[in-house]
Amino acid sequence: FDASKITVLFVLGGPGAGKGTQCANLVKDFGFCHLSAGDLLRAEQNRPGSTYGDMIRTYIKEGQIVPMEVTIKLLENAMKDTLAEGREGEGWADGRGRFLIDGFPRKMDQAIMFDEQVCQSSTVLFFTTTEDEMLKRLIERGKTSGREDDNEESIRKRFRVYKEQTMPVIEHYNKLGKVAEIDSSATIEEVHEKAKTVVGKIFS
Ligand code: UP5
Ligand code: MG
Repeated sequence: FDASKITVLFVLGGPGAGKGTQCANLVKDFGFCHLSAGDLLRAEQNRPGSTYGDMIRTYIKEGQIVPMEVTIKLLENAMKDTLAEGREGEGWADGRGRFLIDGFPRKMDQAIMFDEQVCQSSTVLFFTTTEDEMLKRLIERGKTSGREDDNEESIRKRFRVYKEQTMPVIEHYNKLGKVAEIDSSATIEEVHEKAKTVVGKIFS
């Protein structure tokens, strides 16, 4: 991708921190194309004829990170599709592509490969709250989400993988001065206001 034509923000934070919820709000404010790596993997898992379906299902249930080649390909394809369609306000604004990449990169190998081969992010939005709060939110969502990883056993595994594999990614970007940490313990609207201020500065 031509770095002068796109802006990419990574959105990270623990399972249930509110990444997807806040991305949906930021789409309305700034016309981003929102790409959730988890959503793309779940769609691929359910796509008839996919050779990766069973593999993805197993990784997600165990809270493990799907091999990066699969996820990066899905993200790249989705970005290309958005740029090809080129509708203002749906991933385009002021003649540039705008992407929120949610729940990625969550392991160092993915971060390095994406930065080298796809493009560099300008900022990492990092949503933080306590593990108790995240657990509470996910158990509640699990009553209706149908997600195979919204049960306590899978959630505990996701927390462990997050600490062991994703925290180093956040530390890496923090050293590069790219991380904007946003406390997501407050109400959805209060967190949204904070996120909007941070992102507003990028586009001002
Ligand atoms: N909620 C949100 N904000 C709230 C607030 N401020 N106050 C009260 N409630 C709030 O929110 C979760 C729930 O909390 C919702 O019910 C919401 O209403 C409520 P949500 O916005 O969905 O949180 P989010 O951070 O997006 O949580 P999610 O469960 O999506 O996070 P994960 O990071 O665990 O899930 P993801 O879909 O990104 O990944 C799932 C799996 O896919 C991974 O475990 C992994 O196995 C795989 N994966 C890869 O292998 N590679 C990748 O690159 C990405 C994913
Ligand atoms: Mg999500």
